[in-house]
Formats: sequence, C-alpha cells, structure tokens
Amino acid sequence: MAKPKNNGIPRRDFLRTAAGAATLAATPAVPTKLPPERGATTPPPLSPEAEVGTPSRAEVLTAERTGSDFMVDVIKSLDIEYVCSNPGSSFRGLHESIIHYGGNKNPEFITCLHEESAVGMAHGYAKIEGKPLLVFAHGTVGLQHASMAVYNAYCDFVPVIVIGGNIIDATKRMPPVEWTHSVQDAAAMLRDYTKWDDLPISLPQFAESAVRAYKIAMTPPMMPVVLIADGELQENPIPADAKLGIPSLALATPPQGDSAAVAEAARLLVAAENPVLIVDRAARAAAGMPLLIELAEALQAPVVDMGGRMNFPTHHPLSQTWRAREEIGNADVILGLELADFWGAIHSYRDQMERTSRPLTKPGTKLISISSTGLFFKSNYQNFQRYPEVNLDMAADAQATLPALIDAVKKQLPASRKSVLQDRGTRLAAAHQQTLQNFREAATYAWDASPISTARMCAELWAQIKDEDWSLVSTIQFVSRWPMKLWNFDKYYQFIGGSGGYGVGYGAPAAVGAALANKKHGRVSVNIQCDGDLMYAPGVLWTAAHHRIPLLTIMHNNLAYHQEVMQVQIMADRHSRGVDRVKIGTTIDDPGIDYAKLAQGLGMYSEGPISNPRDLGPAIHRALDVVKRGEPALVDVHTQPR
Ligand SMILES: Cc1ncc(C[n+]2csc(CCOP(=O)(O)OP(=O)(O)O)c2C)c(N)n1
Ligand SMILES: [Mg+2]
Repeated sequence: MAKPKNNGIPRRDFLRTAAGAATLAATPAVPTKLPPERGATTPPPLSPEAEVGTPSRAEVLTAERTGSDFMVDVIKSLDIEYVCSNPGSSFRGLHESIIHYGGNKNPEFITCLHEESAVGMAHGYAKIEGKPLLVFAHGTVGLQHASMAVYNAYCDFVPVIVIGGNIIDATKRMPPVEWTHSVQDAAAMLRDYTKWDDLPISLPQFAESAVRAYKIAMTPPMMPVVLIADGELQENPIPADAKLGIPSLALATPPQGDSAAVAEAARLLVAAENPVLIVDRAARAAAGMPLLIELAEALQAPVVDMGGRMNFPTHHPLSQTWRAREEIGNADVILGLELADFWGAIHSYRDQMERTSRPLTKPGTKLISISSTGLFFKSNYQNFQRYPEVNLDMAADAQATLPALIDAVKKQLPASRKSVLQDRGTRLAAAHQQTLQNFREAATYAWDASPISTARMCAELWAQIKDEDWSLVSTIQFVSRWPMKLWNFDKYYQFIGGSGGYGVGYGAPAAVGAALANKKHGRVSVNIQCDGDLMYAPGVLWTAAHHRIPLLTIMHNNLAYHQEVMQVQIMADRHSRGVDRVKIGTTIDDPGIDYAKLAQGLGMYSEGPISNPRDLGPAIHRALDVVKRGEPALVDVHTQPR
C-alpha cells in the first residue's frame, strides 16, 4: 500500500493520479464530477487534531476502496434519499464515502447542528414519505444527544435508521478522545426504545444487517432501529479476497386480521345501534384515508380522530371528533383502529389531589381493537398506556385489515338496515355542520385582540394557503387545535400527527424533515411553531436555509412554556396560593426572544414580531412568496397563550 506525501491533494483526487492509482486494485464507480454542494465554498484545510490526536494526512494509509465505500453501496441499494447528521470522527469514513464515492446523492448529506434535530428531521420525513431516512450519530455523545428524538419516534411508531460510530478494538483507539467516545455496547442506551440493533463485525454482516434493519423498521409496528458501524470496518481497505454481496430487500407485508375475527367484528358493527369508529394511527399511507371513508360510509358511523395521523377528512359529515364524548357515551360497539391509548379514549380523567377516572362508555359496550402495536412490546418505558378491557382484539395492521372488514360489513348488511343507517347519517351530518358553525363563531371571539388569538392566527394562515397544495407539518394541540376546526383537511399529507413521546423539541426538526420530504412534490409546507419547542435546538432553521428547504414557519410566540404555566397554576390553586408567581420558571420573557432576528441570523427570510392582527395576513403573504420560490421563511407572531 502506498504512503502518499502530504502534498495537499485530497485523497480522492490523489487516487485518480497515476502515482496513486498504479498501486491500487480495481476501481469502483467514483463519479468524476461531483455535484456542488449548495451554498458551499472551498472547504478549509483539514485539521483533525482536536478530535483524533495528531495524525497528519501523510501518515494515513491510502486505500482505493475502503469498507465505508461498500457500506455506501449497501445504503444505496435501500434507496435512501438523505442522511441527516452532525459530523463526528467515529463515522468519518462513512461521511467521506457518502460525499465522494456516493456522489452525495441518494443519500445526500444534510448538515444538522444537533443530533436530536437529525432524528427529529428523520421522524417528520418518514411521516410524509412513508419510509426512513438515515441518521449518522457520533459514538456515545452523538447517540446521547439523539436519544430523546429516538424515543419520540419509537412512541410514534415511525421508522428511522440510526448508524452510530464506535471503535471496537481497544488497541486501535487513538488517545484520548476515541476512548471517551467508544463503548462496549453503543446501542445499549437506545435499546429500551428501539426495535432492533446490531453491531456488524464484517462487511458481509454489515450488508445483511443494514437490509434487515430497513425491513424491521418498516414492518408494522414500525420503529427506529440502530446499527453500529465500527470505525475500523469503515476505514480499512476492503480485503482483496472479500466476497461481498448485498442481500435483496422484500418488505414484509403487514399482518391482516384473522378472517374469523374480521367476520365477527363486522357482525357486531352491522348489528350495532350506535357503532363508533375511533382512529389514531390508522392511516399509515395514502391508501388509508379512502378505506376509512369507505368503512365509515358503509356503516354511516361517526369517526372520532385522535390525531396520530391524517386519518379522516375534517369536513366529512361523519367526522365527529369534537362530539366524541356524546358519541362514545351512546355507543354500543366501538371499533378502535391503531389506538395508542384505547383506555384513555374511552375514559375521562380528573387531575385532582385524589386522581380519579370514570368510563365514558355505558355498561356493556363492546370494544373491538385492530392494532399492530400489540405485536411488539418492551417493558421499561410505559408508553403502552393502561390495559384496555376489549372484547375482540386483532393483533394486526388496521390499514391492511380494512379491505377485508369493509367487504365483510357490506356482505352482512341487510337491506332492512338501510333506512336506519340513512337516518343515522342525516343526524350526524347535521351535527357536523352545527359543530363547524360553532367553531367559526368561536373563532371570532377576541378577533382584534393583541397579542393575537390563536384562532385568528390560524384563520389568517388558512386564508393565505387554502388555494395552495399545502401540508401542515406541525402539531396542533398547542393552538387549541384551531386548524382542525377551521381548515379543510382531505389529503393524507396534510397533517403529520404529533411527537409520539411528547418530548418537546420535536416540533421544529420534524417540520423541517417533513418539508424536506414535501419539497420534491412541490407542496407548501406550513409549520405552526411553539417558542419553547424551537429553543431546544433552533439551529435546525439554519439547516432549512442551508439546504433550501421551503417551509413557512409561523411562530406561536406566547413568551412561555404555557403548558407548564398551567401545570404550576393547578398546583398553586390546590393550595390557594394565587397565580402571581407561577410565571417563575415557566415564561420566556424579559427579554422576549426576537425570533425574526434569530431566523435572519440563521440565514432565513423573516418578519415580526407581529402583534397587530391586521398586519398578519400581509406578512404571511410575503413570507409565502419566499417559500414558493423554494426558500424557508418565518413570521414571528405574538400570540395569546393558547
Ligand atoms: C424534553 C421535554 N422537556 C420538558 C417537557 C415538559 N413540557 C411539556 S409542554 C412544555 C412547554 C412547551 O412550550 P411551548 O413549546 O412554547 O408550547 P406552549 O406550552 O407555550 O404552547 C414543556 C416544557 C417535555 N415534554 N419535554
Ligand atoms: Mg410557548
């Protein structure tokens, strides 16, 4: 193996020179012209001393093809579009192979300023695209930063593939930093909230494990998986006698409910006087929503949407989410589809000194569950919620089971039930219209208030985007769910649900990741961004600017962790201590953060802070123009607490 002089030629260029190539074996497909990185200038010279000791490039053995090049072949075989990452030397081999050998395309390296943002982006991306991104995380410290975001994805049943670095052979670790970032069992800290992990010790094993990881992550219940890529395996030359191959991937078909159970569920639903459908993560892809509509219409049954995914059109007459208590209280049969918390959906809970709960259902209501979540359980983290006493439980994927259930319902429905169903549909349609009307009226309260009401903010936003091909890439619970009350959601990509694990700091990166997925579809991504959430890792705004990710961010800037204001207030109320001091530790004021300046500093178009509601529409309009040109933009809005 040649030891090149440190003459300032990058390794890949060196390899293409006669002196370099002559000593090396057969060359793979290294692109001769690499696509320029957007906004990139000439890279500064390498100076890796701080991280890895004092190697100079003159001492580095040069190999034409290293293990990491082959790893990139494997990754490419999985058709992964992006790798979101904050750089770290434990995966420098993979990093370099992605950008040079792989041509920085499929996957393209997305620069993240925090590992939590990288995983959050992967989370949001998967919710739109229905497939995983790759995240590279530095050994130990990078994985530690990534961990909460991995937990969110785990609770939200979202596929993410994390590749962490490590140096397994202790005799090869450079002092001192590689020791502090190396670990016996790197995936251990994530194992309680991932579906699978592996530590391949050879390239053939890496290939098999990577393909297996993809398959496991994508099989319902979908979840994050972790691979640890040993530094030596990445950086060493591929042995001359290596027999490398990449296994083919055939995704597992999602499990469908047992046919006898499906027939029984249909019998119960058809015979019910008041059947109710409660849905949460029921529609996991584009096909889900039309199936849910078909089932609901066949039964003329109300649909209560818990909002884990974009399940059901908000303006469909059978959409009865806002009347959930009434319908659940009347129900004689309830079908729960991919409910994260069946028990919680049918109970009310009182947060008092003595915590109490009571069922919302009447005695004897039959409960049917179709959910894949029961197919995979872990013990330590308690995201599985309270035990629901269901009568018929199908451990199956709801979306995959719906076609059979719809068939069975249609077959079993006697013609004599037609008029009953029709009457039910008419009653529900009228109630639906009344609910929408009530919301439109409620939205006018405090219409001219300053700070701006969340209803007005959402109405102004809707007025600007309703004629675009839009996608709301944020949660809605912090703005009193006004978008769901006022906007017309009817496409699967128009909503991405919540964080899953309620780990705050998810919102901004998930929005940027979802917008990254929406980019090639030409959709206008819209993010209603809480102030507290953004400040966990605001650097993700720079990632959006740097990679030209079109995303319209509207700051819901209530100058507080308002949820926590309310929590402390509950405690203060219990002791009759007044509310004057509950802002201590819960507000983000004095100084208030100037989000427009923050965004500008991170390279993004911005406006605000806006306190006069009349200024809001024009500001959103200007920002939207920027987004339609392919860039992100932010409008800071001073809002009422909720
Ligand atoms: C990582 C993490 N830390 C703390 C919390 C507790 N928490 C729940 S909501 C919340 C406030 C969020 O503030 P913001 O995003 O501004 O939303 P707001 O409540 O003001 O609408 C906090 C701190 C959490 N859920 N996750
Ligand atoms: Mg807030």
